[in-house]
Amino acid sequence: RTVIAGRKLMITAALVGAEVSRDQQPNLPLTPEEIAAAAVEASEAGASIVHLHVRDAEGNPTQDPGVFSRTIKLIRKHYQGSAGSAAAPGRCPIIQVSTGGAIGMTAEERMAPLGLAGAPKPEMATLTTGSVNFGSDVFLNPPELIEELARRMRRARIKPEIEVFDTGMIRTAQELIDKGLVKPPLHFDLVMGAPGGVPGTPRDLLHLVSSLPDGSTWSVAGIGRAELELGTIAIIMGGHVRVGFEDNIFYTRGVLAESNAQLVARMVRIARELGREIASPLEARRILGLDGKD
Ligand code: KMH
Ligand code: ZN
Repeated sequence: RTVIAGRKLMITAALVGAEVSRDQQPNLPLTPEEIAAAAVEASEAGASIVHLHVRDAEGNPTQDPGVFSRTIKLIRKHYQGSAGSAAAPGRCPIIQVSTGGAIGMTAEERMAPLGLAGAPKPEMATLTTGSVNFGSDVFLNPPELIEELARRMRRARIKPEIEVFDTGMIRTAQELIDKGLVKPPLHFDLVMGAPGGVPGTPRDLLHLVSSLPDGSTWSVAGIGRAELELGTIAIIMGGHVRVGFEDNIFYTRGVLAESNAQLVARMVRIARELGREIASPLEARRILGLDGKD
């Protein structure tokens, strides 16, 4: 057996993020309707998880629970089926809300998408287990905030995805397990190649993966050009992959991607060539223990 035999690949689409603008990527989805359409399109291309940020009416990052609710409802509505057609809510991609938001947001803003009124709760949310420089800014994650976010996710039965920007964040995740604040097996997203974070090299990827708690699942989110290279290595290693405009706006050097779905579709083709099948949303729920049978 090779490492990837029989292991289905989960692809996460990070559709919009907080840092990219329409000036940089004209096809960036911004409104709830555009983000929901991008989620459906990415899912049809092979994404089983969508990582959600939302924007306000001016296109600026917001954690407004109303905007999150509206976006999530629009995505779910697509899979509920209309009169006469079979409803297939299990085909809806796993919805993962961002608690990272944008640099400089308050703790309350960061927590807002965990307690959405009137919308079915998200199944997953991000949890960054340490602070990191982002270029000349600081993405601040002090211990009290990390633990409060973990507590709220545990209470709301929302599975965290541990966002790792550097090695020490894996150790902090292990400490959260030891304190009973998060329940293993954990799912990690290794964000690599961000300015100020761990470099996007194969060597660093091997080191991070070998440092994960036993039994963890993981994906890699390579920033910029690292997206394609590290994603391909992750497929071969038996890990999972994140792509999308939040991490990378280009298809190839100097050529903008047409859509999030285009970036997903490329990973699907690479995976198939390498002998790895794509996980459906239902299969991804099983891999992540979200199917209620843990
Ligand atoms: N936009 C970054 C400050 C997350 O989604 O949780 C944080 C981020 C991570 O994107
Ligand atoms: Zn994000």
